[in-house]
Amino acid sequence: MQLVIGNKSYSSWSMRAWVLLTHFKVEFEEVRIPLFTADYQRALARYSPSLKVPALVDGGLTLWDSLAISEYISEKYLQGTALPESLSTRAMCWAYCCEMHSGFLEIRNQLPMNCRQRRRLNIGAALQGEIHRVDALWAEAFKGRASDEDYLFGEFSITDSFFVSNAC
Ligand SMILES: N[C@@H](CCC(=O)N[C@@H](CS)C(=O)NCC(=O)O)C(=O)O
Repeated sequence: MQLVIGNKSYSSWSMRAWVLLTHFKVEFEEVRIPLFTADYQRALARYSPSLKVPALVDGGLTLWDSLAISEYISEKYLQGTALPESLSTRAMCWAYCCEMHSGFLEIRNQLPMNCRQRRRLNIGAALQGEIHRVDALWAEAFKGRASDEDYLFGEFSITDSFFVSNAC
């Protein structure tokens, strides 16, 4: 199985799938394609029909979206254990992941993942609002538990791999 990713310092979308596979020690071959170079789209086209990372190639199956990849890994390789067993907790995880997947546009645009960069920021109201929203989600998940105790919903789940990095 091949996981096609961008640069680990910049591509949080890639890291969702990478963190999940790595956490659960599922064997995979990492194919790294540095993004935004002269011919990265040509290199990506071999693996990803959307020309985005991550992409997963497993035998004859190609998947090109981090949420689909994460669900697939959970079902195919982890007997569904990458999400909590309780339906209501699992449903919360879906809500968290979907909010991260489709939202936080200010964070995505203004605070793109870049593990190598340090910079001063002017945080406007819209960005601040989204930062508060992340805080609120984490506070809700940790309600009644010590915040450094463990993962968002107890055991490590897809939700953690989605929130460990966000933005670009
Ligand atoms: N919905 C996709 C989004 C993936 C995505 O936007 N990936 C960025 C990572 S930086 C990418 O490949 N960008 C390259 C480009 O836009 O050319 C997913 O969840 O996998």
